[in-house]
Amino acid sequence: MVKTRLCELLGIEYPIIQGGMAWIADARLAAAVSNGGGLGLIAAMNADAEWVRNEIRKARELTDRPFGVNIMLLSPNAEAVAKVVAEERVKVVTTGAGNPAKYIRLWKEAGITVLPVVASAGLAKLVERAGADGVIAEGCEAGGHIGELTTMTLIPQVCDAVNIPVVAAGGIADGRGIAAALMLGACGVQVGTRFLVADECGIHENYKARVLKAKDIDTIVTGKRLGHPVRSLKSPFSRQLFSMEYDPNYSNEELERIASGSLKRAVEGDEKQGCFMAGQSAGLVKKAQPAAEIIKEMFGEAEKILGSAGQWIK
Ligand code: TUI
Repeated sequence: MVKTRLCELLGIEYPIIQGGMAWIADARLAAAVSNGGGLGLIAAMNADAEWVRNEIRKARELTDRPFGVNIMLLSPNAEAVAKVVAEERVKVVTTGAGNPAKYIRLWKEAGITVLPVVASAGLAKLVERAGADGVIAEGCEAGGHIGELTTMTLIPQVCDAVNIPVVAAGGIADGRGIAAALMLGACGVQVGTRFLVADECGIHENYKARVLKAKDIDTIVTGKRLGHPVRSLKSPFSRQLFSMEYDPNYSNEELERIASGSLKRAVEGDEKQGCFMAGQSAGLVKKAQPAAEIIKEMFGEAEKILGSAGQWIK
């Protein structure tokens, strides 16, 4: 068995967290991952606070195990959702796309374990000082909103910068990724892209089919000009968005308008106007499976690799 301090910190069997994917990670997926021995997350994305409360209560019906909520800090509802998770005393809160320092005290007072997603050692240090229990260091191989550094370079630098546990994210979709993350100093992994094709993931079949057929070079980063780079699968829509960013005839407002709502459209299966967010690991995702099977398979592979690593020491 692969056991790390993350298992104790979160009360889970396998040191894996499911990514808090906006419009995708709901109570059903979160409960399936938690029932499979990992930590499931509900993504609060741009939803209002009462939707999040309802989803938390649904997840409690579906699992007795710990689960968490991811708060996307760019959301206009972030503050209201921050209060609801404290009221509901969820086990874990993760945050993305910003600095959550101002909420950490409220969450700690509610007994919540706080794991901000960071894309730099600087933010990792800042949230450690503000009282975070650990950080999820996410490299730019990840899908959705991303930072600049790769997982390979980010994880050891964040590990050197802080004393709290570090979870690796970005580019991890099999046991090799888990083994590598542990070697870099992480005590667990966060996985998004592979769970897109979990049986319990409710996205449209068109989205799942695109992930399953993606190759290594099939993602693209748009939104750089707008200051929020987003990785998604290449499609006529994402390529058009990409080229418009290099065209000065389009204003930032126009770009924002075209991009806005495009992830939700992808989740609903819109092949023309959808932005199918996924990480570079999409090329490693080969089959649809129950979430619990994904977790078991990944850790079975990791255990084998880690167990035989001594062969390289002569
Ligand atoms: O947040 C994510 N991934 C996301 S959020 C999202 S919804 C969205 N859609 C369109 C545009 C923007 C967002 C889809 N995918 N991952 C965690 C993550 N956080 N990646 C990078 C960061 C990050 C970046 C900068 C965290 C903190 C940060 O610091 C900025 C600051 O304020 O210090």
